[in-house]
Amino acid sequence: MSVFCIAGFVLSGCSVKNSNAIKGEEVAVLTFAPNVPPPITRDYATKMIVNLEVIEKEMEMMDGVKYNFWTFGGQVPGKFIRVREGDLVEFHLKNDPSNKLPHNIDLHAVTGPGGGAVSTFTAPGHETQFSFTAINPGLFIYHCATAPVGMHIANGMYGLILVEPRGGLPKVDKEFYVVQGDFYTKGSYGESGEQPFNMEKALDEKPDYVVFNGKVGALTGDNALKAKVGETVRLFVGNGGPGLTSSFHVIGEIFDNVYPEGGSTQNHNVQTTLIPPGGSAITEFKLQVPGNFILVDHAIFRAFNKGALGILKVDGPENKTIYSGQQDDRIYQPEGGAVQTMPSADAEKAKPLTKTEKLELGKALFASTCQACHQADGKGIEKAFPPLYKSDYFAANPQKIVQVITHGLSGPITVNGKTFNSVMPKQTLSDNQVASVATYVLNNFGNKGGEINAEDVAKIRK
Ligand code: HEC
Ligand SMILES: [Cu+2]
Repeated sequence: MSVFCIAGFVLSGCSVKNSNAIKGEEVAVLTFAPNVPPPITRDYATKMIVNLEVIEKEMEMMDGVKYNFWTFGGQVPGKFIRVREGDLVEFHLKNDPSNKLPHNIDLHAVTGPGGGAVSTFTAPGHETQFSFTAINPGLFIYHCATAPVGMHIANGMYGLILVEPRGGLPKVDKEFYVVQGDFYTKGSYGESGEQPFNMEKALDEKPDYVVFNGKVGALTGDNALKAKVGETVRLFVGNGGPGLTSSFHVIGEIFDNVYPEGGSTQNHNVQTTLIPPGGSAITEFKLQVPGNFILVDHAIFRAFNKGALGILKVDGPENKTIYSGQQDDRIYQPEGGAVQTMPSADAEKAKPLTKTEKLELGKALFASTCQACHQADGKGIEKAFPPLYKSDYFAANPQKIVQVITHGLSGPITVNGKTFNSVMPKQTLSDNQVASVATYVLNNFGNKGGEINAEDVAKIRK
């Protein structure tokens, strides 16, 4: 056969055999989410040694909520593994001696019974080994497959292995690792303390938590993914499940390319991509404008009420042609037929509003802007939207309302003894409008009264 292997000819059998010749060996660099090991630049196959350790460990599912996770490497999702098509992977699974249970691993990148599960059944304090050739390129889930399988997966035993195609993936500026998972706990969403696994809810596929990277807020606040305008971003997205299919979407972005199901075909110009449990997708997009782009499962209660929400924070110059921001806000009166323009910011400065005017304008603004989330009675929605009703969050310092409206708010907060960990987008309102709605809130919903002026707003806005 090798006689026919002339450069430039692709003869089946011969070309595959040649490029599959294994040269040397390497120990795979593994990374915790949201980081991804560096792209593979090798143009030959090698022996890749992968060392992965199972660790059973109590961690937080949400601030104040403890859960006994079972992990590949010590976090959820497990460490990211990156190999090249044709590599011979020598896999070592270690089960920490302090663990209580046996575990194994089924890598969807493996061609062979159980994806490696049978060969890697490992008792605490043991290490098992097997090898496989990464024949098919793609982005694959791996997971534990020890009985009860559902429970091992539900406790966080999954991660991603990328088998890079021979030629590599196209170069991008940033790569991130995100895996969705659903969790079933004794208490409902946000109930603090130690929360054991709940089998009944798991059987019903009714999770209390649906999260990215193992924790509510794993990708928000200081942990947000960060990139710059002009950069191209690639998300390696997996779904560990065990129960729910993800409708993965990034609010305010369109995926230029998607490799659906983590395979080799490409789809373009996609809004939302479906990722089944035990599946994946690669999405790529260029960043044209700055802002916070929100990663969600678009089955949207999961995002705003169960945790499936992350942030990609993009810094850089605005491009007003691509996205202008709000250009105007006119009063719209269909009955009267007259469309009046609102006073411009400068004109407003010249004409401060009286408290009565603020209360009136504030009432209308509250109904049009805040009510959808904080509710007409200001009492909010438990675990999702905090109350403005007798809120102790701003009681001592009313300026905090202004801060929240002009800058938005994310991350954990406590209001009247209840915790919230969500995102309030900053509101596009003029200084007078903010002063009005803040004054309205201060003088309603059982709050203590007070008044905010447009100058205060201007200062806080800066
Ligand atoms: C899209 C939903 C949404 C809208 C619209 C919204 N908020 Fe919020 N707001 C939230 C969320 C969620 C939080 C909690 C954020 C966190 O957990 O960090 C919050 C927090 C707050 C807080 C601090 C916590 C408290 O309860 O005292 C204030 C004050 C507030 N919002 C006022 C307003 C006002 C006034 C408006 C209208 C101008 C408004 N919000 C519009 C969702 C919203
Ligand atoms: Cu396991």
